[in-house]
Amino acid sequence: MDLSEDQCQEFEDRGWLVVGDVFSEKELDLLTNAALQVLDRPGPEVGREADGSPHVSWGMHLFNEKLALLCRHENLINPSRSLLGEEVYVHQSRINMKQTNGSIVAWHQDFGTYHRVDGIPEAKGIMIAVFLDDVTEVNAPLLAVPGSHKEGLVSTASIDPSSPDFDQVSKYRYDITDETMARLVSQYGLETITAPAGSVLFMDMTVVHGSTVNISPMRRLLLYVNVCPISNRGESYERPEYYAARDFSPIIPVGSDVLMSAG
Ligand SMILES: O=C(O)CCC(=O)C(=O)O
Repeated sequence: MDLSEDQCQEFEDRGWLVVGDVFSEKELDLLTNAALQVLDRPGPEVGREADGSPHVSWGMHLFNEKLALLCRHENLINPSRSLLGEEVYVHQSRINMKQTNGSIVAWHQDFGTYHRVDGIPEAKGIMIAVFLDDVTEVNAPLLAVPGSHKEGLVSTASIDPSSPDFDQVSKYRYDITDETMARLVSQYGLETITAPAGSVLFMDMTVVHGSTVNISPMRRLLLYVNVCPISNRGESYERPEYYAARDFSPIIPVGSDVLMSAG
């Protein structure tokens, strides 16, 4: 899959781009089954809601072969290489399941943690999201500040130890203050990112984003693959590998039929 000049320009101007119809229904079924299996793992790589149900799982590519293939899929990797102008490695992957009455995700930049905790030097990288469910205005879509990537790292952000999901989920997330959010939103606006299942979002990893509670009965399951240029690798190993890469070798993309053809 190649991006057009207009798509690249949209990514540069707004900070993200959504491409529809990337994965078929059969591929979505297969990825959904794989994601649900990984979310069922008992390990520390799974973050939970207050009632114990799984909400997020980091490092999905380390625990499931199909999800590992997804992280090398040419429809994710080739556009990322074009947008970044370099070969890429996967810094982090994760599954995020927003179920009814589950957690919020407070305002943050993925780069905020990758820089401060994992030692990634430059604000260069892409958060890719594969939509396994339809995401509409009603099932807690991602909310994002268009153009906020132009600010680079937002300095007024901190970890909130009183966050209800601190131990399992938010202990590494640098939440952006209400004052900074008010300034950013008055300057740039705020948008929802909605798209049908099978779509893929490419977002600059400095875009400020978050999501509210999902009070709808509709599940919202997304797979995230965060890639960085190979020249921009993490220099601190404070967190386990399921949060932050140890393998910085360039991803060699696999063909678009790989999910259906692999055993
Ligand atoms: O899927 C979401 O609502 C946000 C997930 C996210 O931003 C994160 O896990 O860092």
